[in-house]
Amino acid sequence: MTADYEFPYPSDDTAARFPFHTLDFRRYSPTEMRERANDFRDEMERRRSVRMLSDEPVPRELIETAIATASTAPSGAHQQPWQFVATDDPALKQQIRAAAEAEERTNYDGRMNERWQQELAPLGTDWHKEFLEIAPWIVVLFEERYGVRDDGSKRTHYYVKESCGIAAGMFITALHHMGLATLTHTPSPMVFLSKLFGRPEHERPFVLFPIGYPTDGCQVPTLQRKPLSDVATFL
Ligand code: IYR
Repeated sequence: MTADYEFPYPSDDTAARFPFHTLDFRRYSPTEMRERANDFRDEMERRRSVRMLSDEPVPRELIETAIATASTAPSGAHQQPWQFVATDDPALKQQIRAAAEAEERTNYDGRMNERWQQELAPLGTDWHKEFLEIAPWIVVLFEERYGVRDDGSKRTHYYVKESCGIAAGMFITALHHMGLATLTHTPSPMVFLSKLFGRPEHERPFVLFPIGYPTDGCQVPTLQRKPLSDVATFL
């Protein structure tokens, strides 16, 4: 798109600014807006965290597109402080499963306090994480705690958690929209992922996503989402 500068841009000091152009923004009629809003809410209402994933292959292109979509997320100072690391390598997935299960076993054996375990009990989860090996893809979103310039110096990153949280939300939305299922999995602690993936010091695992199709007859807990009145306050 060609630059199309309008008042008040550019200022006298343009040296450090991005060029600006006219926003490609689509307006819809009130009817269309309501329809789009309701359709999208209904679609997202069907999204569930899926632990029963099949081994049916998923084309790499879809994973790439989901990452590209997530990477449109807003970020502090537009630094995009994230790295999505994807694998479909069976040996690596097996290692991830083994390491995650070792940590989770310790969690369920007492590292999570009793109150926490009570809160989790209705979900029926335990330390077994076979989906990490079965799912065709595992993507780990690493947060970049700081940037590294070409000369090796550190560049401060801003709002890293917020930026990565938004990117993670957009990632699962993209996957759901294209007809794939995932789980926001945070085997804790997650440092083993840095080692297994050989990631540099400035990256820290943020969330792991096993990705695939749900198994035939996949079961999910029957849970209720809070009604609007419980999650929205209008003043
Ligand atoms: N990370 C563990 C435990 C767990 C914790 C929460 I909070 C959940 O919502 C679900 C699971 C596990 O993956 O089993």
